[in-house]
Amino acid sequence: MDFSDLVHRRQNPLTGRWVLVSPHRTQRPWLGQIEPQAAPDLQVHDADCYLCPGNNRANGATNPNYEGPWAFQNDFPALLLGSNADTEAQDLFRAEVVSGECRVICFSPNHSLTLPQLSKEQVRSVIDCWAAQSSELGTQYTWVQLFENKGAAMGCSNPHPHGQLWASSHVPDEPAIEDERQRAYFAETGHSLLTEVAAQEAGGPRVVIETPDWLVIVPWWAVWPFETLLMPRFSVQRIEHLNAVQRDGLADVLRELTARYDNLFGCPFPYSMGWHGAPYLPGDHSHWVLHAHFYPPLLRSATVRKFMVGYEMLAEAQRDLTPEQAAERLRRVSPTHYSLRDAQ
Ligand code: H2U
Ligand code: ZN
Repeated sequence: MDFSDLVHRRQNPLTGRWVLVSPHRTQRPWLGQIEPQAAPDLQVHDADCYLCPGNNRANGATNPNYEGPWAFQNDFPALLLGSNADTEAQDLFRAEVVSGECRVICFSPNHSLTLPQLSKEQVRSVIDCWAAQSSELGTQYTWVQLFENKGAAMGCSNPHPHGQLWASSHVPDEPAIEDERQRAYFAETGHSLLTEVAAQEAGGPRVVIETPDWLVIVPWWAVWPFETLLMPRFSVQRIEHLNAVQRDGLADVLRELTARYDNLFGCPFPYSMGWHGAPYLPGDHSHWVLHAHFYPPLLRSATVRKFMVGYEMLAEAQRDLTPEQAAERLRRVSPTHYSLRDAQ
């Protein structure tokens, strides 16, 4: 069935949620200009940045002169160490005490760069840092959420390349739903849900990047205009289980995907991205497939973003551009970041 000119809903098998797709609203011609903007004039070291090497942070601590990725305890953590999990069950007003910790991960000492501008080796070292942090905190917590907020549109005020990690004694809502749905699919079919998705999507219209080991798609159920899902094409449950070859391949894919994003509107493309791997709970996790979600808010240009308001807050998510159209646009732009093209 061709859904490209039918109003329809699509379901996300990872969460069970639906998205309303209204393709007829995009049939007007494309008017947006795709002009690279001048790169923001950032210095390699900014004396006022709380993440640059050697600088002081808000609480007075001094950053070391780090040379590669560097993780430190967030000075304003949302989760606190040491509280004992305790559930207060009172019918409608349930609560539970949680404990955890939050860290900030600087990707590079260079204040002026973003992921697609780092070398392959530097992105590989970010992957190694993510893996080491997950594996360390996974011995103490049931969930370790690695993520990056990029750009002011996503609430990130500091351009210094960095991400965060929140580890908690509880499995939060999104991964808990994904765990439940993947477990149910595995029990029913004997296959892991995302392995099946990857197998069926390879070579198809929603593919953005395809390598022997990795697949990036605009998922069938994407809610954000240029949302993507990054998945392995082999069986792996957690980021720390990736071997050296798989990590090198992932570094290439991360650089290419973030370069394609920036090339789309000729601007540093804002997004929230993060990793989902098997929770650190006892038992079998064969139903899990490690993956990353990229949720970028931009819709039509560097300045026109999608808002999740009105119908979406009150009814369900909605999009105009189909995931197939979004994937085509991401495939059409150069895989090399606009700031690196002249240098070649
Ligand atoms: P963003 O990824 O949203 O930019 O957040 C940066 C984090 O850095 C934020 O969680 C922390 C904030 O609490 N931070 C410090 O830990 N120390 C500082 O001196 C300033 C900001
Ligand atoms: Zn900085």
